[in-house]
Amino acid sequence: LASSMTFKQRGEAAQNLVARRLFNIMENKQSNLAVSVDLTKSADIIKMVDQVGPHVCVVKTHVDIIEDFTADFVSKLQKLAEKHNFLIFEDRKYADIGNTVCHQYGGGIYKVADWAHITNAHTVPGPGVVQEMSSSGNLATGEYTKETLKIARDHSDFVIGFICQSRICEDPEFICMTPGVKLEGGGDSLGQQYTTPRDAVFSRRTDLVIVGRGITGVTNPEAVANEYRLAAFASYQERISQ
Ligand code: S5P
Repeated sequence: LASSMTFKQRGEAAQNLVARRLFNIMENKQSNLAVSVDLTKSADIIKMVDQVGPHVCVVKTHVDIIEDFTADFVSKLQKLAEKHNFLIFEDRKYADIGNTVCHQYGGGIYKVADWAHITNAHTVPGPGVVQEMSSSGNLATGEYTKETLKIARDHSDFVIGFICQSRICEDPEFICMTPGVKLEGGGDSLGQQYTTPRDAVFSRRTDLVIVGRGITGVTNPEAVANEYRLAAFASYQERISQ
């Protein structure tokens, strides 16, 4: 069962090279923390990523919210990914027909396919990647989750995991990633609901926590990123030693 295996064992079980690499980083850096750097100026993002880089396995971006996006931003981000050994996840949530998604993923201004190790898609249009939402009243439940899992298994050469609020399968190679995480719980004024790292990784048995404002909104992001890393990794260790 995935939830009782080590990241190392799961990396060995995975066929997908990106999944193997991610499990490897998680094991070596003792980090199942992704930071979502949802800032709107390139320089602020680069500065934040350099600060939190030592503590994360993944840096998640939303490049379409950046006001001054350039190719130089991408090359700086890639250098930091090498320096700190993390993967870049562009949280684009593709949701259109294949032909349009091909253009959106490979072309346009952002050329996401050139630099993002990981991206994601809703499964509403059919086979693709997967999305289950943390916002209240979201519709990604029941049959949607089942169909999504089927799509992932049918395309496991391309799919490395899911965005989900609790573990949706025990397949060792799929990584369950949970957004909507804050040490103090709570929510925001637009429907976001927060769970704690321990609740996500120990109680709901997911693998990796995605933290945005809990880290990017504090005055000492590096120290706080380390706190989240320790909390999420300890919850993983507690889970596998059960
Ligand atoms: O269901 C979801 C899926 C995602 S990817 N709920 C989410 O909040 N996210 C993303 O995680 C969201 O787009 C944002 O980038 C991040 C959460 O940010 P925070 O500041 O609320 O921690």
